Formats: sequence, structure tokens, C-alpha cells
Amino acid sequence: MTTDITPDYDAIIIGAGMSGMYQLLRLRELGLKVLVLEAGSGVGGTWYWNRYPGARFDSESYSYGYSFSQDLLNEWNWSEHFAAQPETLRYLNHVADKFDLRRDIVFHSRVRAAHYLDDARCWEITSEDGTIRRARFLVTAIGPLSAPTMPRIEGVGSFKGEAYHTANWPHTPVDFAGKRVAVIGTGSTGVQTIQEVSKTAGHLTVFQRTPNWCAPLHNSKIDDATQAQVKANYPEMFARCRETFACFLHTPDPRGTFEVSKEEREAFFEKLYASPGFGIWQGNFRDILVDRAANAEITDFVARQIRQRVKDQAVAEKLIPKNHGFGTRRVPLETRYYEVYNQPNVELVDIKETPIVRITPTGIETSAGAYEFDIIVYATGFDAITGSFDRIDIRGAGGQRLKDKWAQGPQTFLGVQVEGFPNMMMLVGPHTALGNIPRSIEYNVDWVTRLIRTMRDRHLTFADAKPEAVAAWTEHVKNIGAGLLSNEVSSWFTGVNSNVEGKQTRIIARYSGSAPAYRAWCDEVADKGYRELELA
Ligand code: NA7
Repeated sequence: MTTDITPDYDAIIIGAGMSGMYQLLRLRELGLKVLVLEAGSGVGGTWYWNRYPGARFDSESYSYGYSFSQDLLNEWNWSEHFAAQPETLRYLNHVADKFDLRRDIVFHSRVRAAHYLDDARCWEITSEDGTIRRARFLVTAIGPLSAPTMPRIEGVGSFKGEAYHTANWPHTPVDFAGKRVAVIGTGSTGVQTIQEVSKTAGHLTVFQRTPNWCAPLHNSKIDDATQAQVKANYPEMFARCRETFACFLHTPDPRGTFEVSKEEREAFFEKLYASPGFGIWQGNFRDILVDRAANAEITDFVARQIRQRVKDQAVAEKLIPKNHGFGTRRVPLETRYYEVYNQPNVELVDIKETPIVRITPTGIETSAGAYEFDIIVYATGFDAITGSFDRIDIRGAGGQRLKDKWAQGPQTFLGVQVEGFPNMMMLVGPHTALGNIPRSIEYNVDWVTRLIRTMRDRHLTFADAKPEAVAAWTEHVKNIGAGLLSNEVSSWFTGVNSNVEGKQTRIIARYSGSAPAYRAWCDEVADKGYRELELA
């Protein structure tokens, strides 16, 4: 290594969301010089950007917060079992204050490019304002759902009224009272938005392309006795999250769908449908997400619930998905979502039947006619998992572009490293276990911290994944997803986004094995001295 360039920082972290904040804390504890570059004006990532009406957790609040600080657990009171976005953002600001994180975060600093300098063994990171900084390690904490996408529809941008993407929501309240409102998109975000906007809008028109299988959230306030119980049970609760398949409190029932009688099955589904949170998805019979016949049973059950809840059966049929089974896409959790369609101020437009032709200065034109609106809400989702990487000009050794490297889908080692991109560590990147994300984040951060600590202790300045390790991990991720019905369905889980050039084909974007298995694999790599990495 011959160079006169010395890095300004030991590590630069991109993003001050949940993963970037925790990574900052951990690397600071090592005594390293660390900086976080954040595009927004505050901390919080997902919870900073997604301020749309109705945004809230679908995981139990207490299972979602950080677990690393007993003090933090003791002092923070979640007000609801599934907290709303303003409370979560307050929580993350509280964490930033408590651990004095802001002094190492540069806000309003969106990263435009990150180039690896071969000779200097460091990363040169350029922000949109042109500022250049160099760091030995680049940690991407940019989130799997942080690159919002607008629909590719003629005339988007020509609308003269108010228009918002849910992930770029204004910081001042939007008043829907009495207004003519359109919502495009019926994923988890659209469902939460629709429920809320329908309460005050003069008229709400929902433009639905694909219905999703939604299930009741059953949210409630946390009373004092429960609060005390939650706090007393934190160790057991986090231990449970460490053991479950996807780090939720819910985990599959050991029974198969057809191992019980029809009556028992129906009663179990009823119980899950009446219970809070993701139980119906994550705590159902063990085979509903892999066995077509088993999946058909729960699918039929949920379809019957929708028919019961929606008065107009023609509308109910439109709300029932026909092209995928229950749980094979992310299940939106809802509160009276289906009842919204019984309201006189709400109309459902099935744009598979009558496609949107264009957005006009006054509204939306479909093949059936023109609609006029005061406000259009785009709940059209994200260029998920790899999109946030694609939006940064990331170049590794020899100047190769990450976007080119991943043209046929991501190739990673443990979802943390990419061969040819030395010293770049990804937090909740492609090929990692997502699930209840903060639980995965804490593990990911601790793993990266251990690697960086090991390198520091051994005076190493270079870590790259070996090609054979990447090939083996990528193959493992592919194999572990085999047979999973969700991998046969187009959604952000499979990297499909109709609004992004080149992302119409399904890929294996997530690690879909169990979180404990993922951690076991990663632990073994670290315990055995990182033989899969080239260290120098
Ligand atoms: P999703 O789940 O990707 O949903 C996006 C929605 O927008 C979905 O209903 C799409 O229909 C619809 N969409 C996207 N583009 C268009 C166009 N061009 N025309 C009409 N409709 C369109 O994103 P969310 O934000 O709801 O949720 C993402 C995750 O964030 C969520 O799963 C949580 O984990 C948090 P489609 O289904 O593609 O036909």
C-alpha cells in the first residue's frame, strides 16, 4: 500500500435511522472517529420520512425498540401496543439525545457517491453539496425501504392540486377535511393512509391495482399494569424474539394445517384473526407459507372475513386478491380498513378493469372517465432492498460499479459484504434476515462492530469477501428460499417494482431462512476468524 492519503475518519455511516444510530454508538465505544451522513434534517430514517396519516407499527412497540440499554428500556413508556409514527420518531429523538448522537451526524447531507480508493484502502464519500470525506470503513445504513418510487404514469407532475408520496410527507399537517382525495396504492402504506383519510375527506377515491390480504391489527392503549409487566418481562421477551423465525413475538405453530380437524382449524383461524398483530401471518400453522393446499385454507378463511365485512359484494370481490395467497406478500395490518368501503364518501376504482390513462392538471383520467381531486396521495411504495444502493454511485476496487455487479440480482456474503467492495459493510442489506427489523439491526451492527474491532486490534486495514464465500452464501440464500410461496409472487419481497426500469423480474432479494439460522451462520464466521474474508 503506497499512498499519502490518510482517511479523515475511521468510519463513515450513511443514514441516521435505527441502524445508523446504533452503529454510531457502537463504533464510538471502540474509540473510533465516526461520522454519520444523513439526508434528512433529523434522525429516525423510516420514521423520519414516513409521516403519512395513519403510519404506525405492525410489530408490538416494545418488541421493536432497541434492546441494548436497560436504562433506555426502563425509562421509555410506549403508549400503545402498536405505536403511531410520531411516538416512534419521539423515541428515536430521545435515543439520539440520551446517547448524544447528534454531534457526530451531519444532517441535510445526502450521499451522491462513494468510491473506494485502492491504494489508500479507504472510501471517498461525496455528498450532494460537493463535500468530500474519506473513511477507512463505509457502513451503509440506508434501509431496505427508503427509495420511494412514483408511478410511471403519463402526466405525473402535471397535477395542479396538492400531491404527496407517503414517504416524502410534509412536516406540517395536511388537511383532508371536506376535500376530494385520491389514494393510489393499496400496500401496507396505502391501507394505513386510506383508513385515516377516510375519516375526514369529503370524498376519497382509492385506485387499486392489486388488492392485498389484510388482517386486523387490534391495537390498544397500554395501561399502567401492562406497562409494568412489559418492563419486568423485557429479558424474556427479547429472548423469545431471538428464538422466533423472524424475530417477532409470533412464531409458527408446530402443527400442520391438515393435522387438525376442520373445526379445530376454523377455530384456530378465528382466534388468530381476533388476536393483535402478525400472529395470523407469523404464528399460523407451520405450512401455510409453503404448502399450496394449506395456504388455500387460510386464504379462503380470510376471503370469507372480507365478504362479511364489506356490504357491497361486488366491492368485496374487488378487495379479495385473486393472484396470490394469504401471506405470500407482506400482510398489511388494518383497523376497520374493509369497513371504510361501506362509507358513502369512499369509492374503490379497480384499475385492472379501468386503467389509469394519465394524471391531468385537475385529477386522474382512467379508461372509464375523468376524476377531479384536490389532493393526490401516492402510496406507490419503494424501489426496495437494492434501490437505495442504486441511487448512490458506489464504486469498488478498480472502479467497478455496484449497480453493474448486481445487475442480475445482489451477490453478497452474509448480506454484509460484497466481493470487490473492500471495507464496505451493509446493515440490513440484501440477503439478510429482515423480519422484525430492529432485532436484525442490533445483530447486524454487533457483527460489523466485532469485525471492525478485530481488524483494529490486529492492525488490519482491508477486508473483502472472498469470491467463493459470496458464491456459497448467494447459493445458500437461493436454496433456503426454495419452496416458499412468496418467492413465486411479485412484490417488493422479490425485488419487483413496475415503476423502475429493469426491475420487472423476480429475484431472491431477502434471506428467507430463520433469523436464528442466519445468526448461527454469521457467528460461526466470526468465531472461526473470518476465513471467508480476505484480511490484510
Ligand atoms: P408496496 O407494498 O410496494 O405497495 C405499493 C402499492 O402501490 C401497491 O398496491 C402497488 O400495486 C401500487 N402501485 C405501484 N405502482 C403503481 C402504479 N404505477 N399504478 C398503480 N398502482 C401502483 O409499498 P408500501 O409503501 O405500501 O409498503 C412497503 C413496505 O413498507 C411495507 O410492506 C412495510 O414493510 C413497510 P401492485 O401491488 O404493484 O399492483
